[in-house]
Amino acid sequence: MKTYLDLLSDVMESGVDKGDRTGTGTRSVFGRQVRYDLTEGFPLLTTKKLHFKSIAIELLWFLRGDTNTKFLKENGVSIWDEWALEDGELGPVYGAQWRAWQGPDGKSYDQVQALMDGLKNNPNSRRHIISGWNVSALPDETMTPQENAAAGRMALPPCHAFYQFYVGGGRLSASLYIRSNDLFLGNPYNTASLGLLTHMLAQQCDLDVGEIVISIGDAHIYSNHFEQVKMQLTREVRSLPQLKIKRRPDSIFEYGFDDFEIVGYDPHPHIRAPIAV
Ligand code: DHF
Ligand code: TMP
Repeated sequence: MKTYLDLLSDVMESGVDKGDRTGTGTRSVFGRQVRYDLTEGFPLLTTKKLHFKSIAIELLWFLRGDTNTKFLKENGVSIWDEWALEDGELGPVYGAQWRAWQGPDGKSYDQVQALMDGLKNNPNSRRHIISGWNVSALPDETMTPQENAAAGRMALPPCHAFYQFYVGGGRLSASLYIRSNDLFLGNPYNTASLGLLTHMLAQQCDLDVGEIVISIGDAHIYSNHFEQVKMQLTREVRSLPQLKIKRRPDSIFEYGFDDFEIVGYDPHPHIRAPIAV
């Protein structure tokens, strides 16, 4: 996956240093796009070992419409703990917006079900979209994530905010806008998660997979990740693994972690880095 390493060196070399909400400091560029052809392999980073289980469980958690870390914890995943209230609540984050967007008409909108219906019944549509950016539920940036969640607002506003899907030539492709992207920790998760979602949707629609395209607004490297990034830039990319989906569940909502298998993943060792809260 040369594109990811290219993006890291681009930011290290041409980015500007600036402060950020977490007080950590970042180097960033604005507006970049990376793409992966899913027919060439599953986009799981090879220059650092990733925990695929965390990525898959988080995606299944979104699809459940869940916004409480309890399900993640039960499955051994702790990636959302720092932003949650003591009872695990994160406010109306991704899952709530994907599965139950509250309309001004008092109705609840299931964007994932609507997406499935659209892909199956009207594949040529240019409106295959899932948006997490619900302005009425955004947090107040002067308050902490926990204070926002306690007030019924999102703990963090969506980073992976706008998904669009495209059917052409018997293939399903996906495009994702990420408004703010932690390139060392968040981006590899976002890329694999979009790849996995695209494979699942394609299977449900009897389509082959195409490409994923990721457009990033503020693309940053935290200052306490610079050493880790430099080490990663010395590593050679390896061939991509394959994703196997072992059965075809009856709906997009019925997948479980055991349905997935990553075959042929041979990454360089994991590199530890502190996450900015
Ligand atoms: N905040 C920041 N500053 N960066 C993020 O990437 C981020 N991502 C969030 C929530 N808030 C965030 C949700 N996604 C990790 C990866 C993704 C993620 C949250 C955390 C993470 O800590 N990854 C480590 C360990 C993973 C594990 O426990 O399995 C890694 O080395 O990849
Ligand atoms: P922000 O809300 O101030 O932009 O902070 C969010 C941080 O989390 C920022 O560093 C981006 C990062 N992030 C990702 O990169 N990907 C994700 O999926 C999530 C949830 C967060």
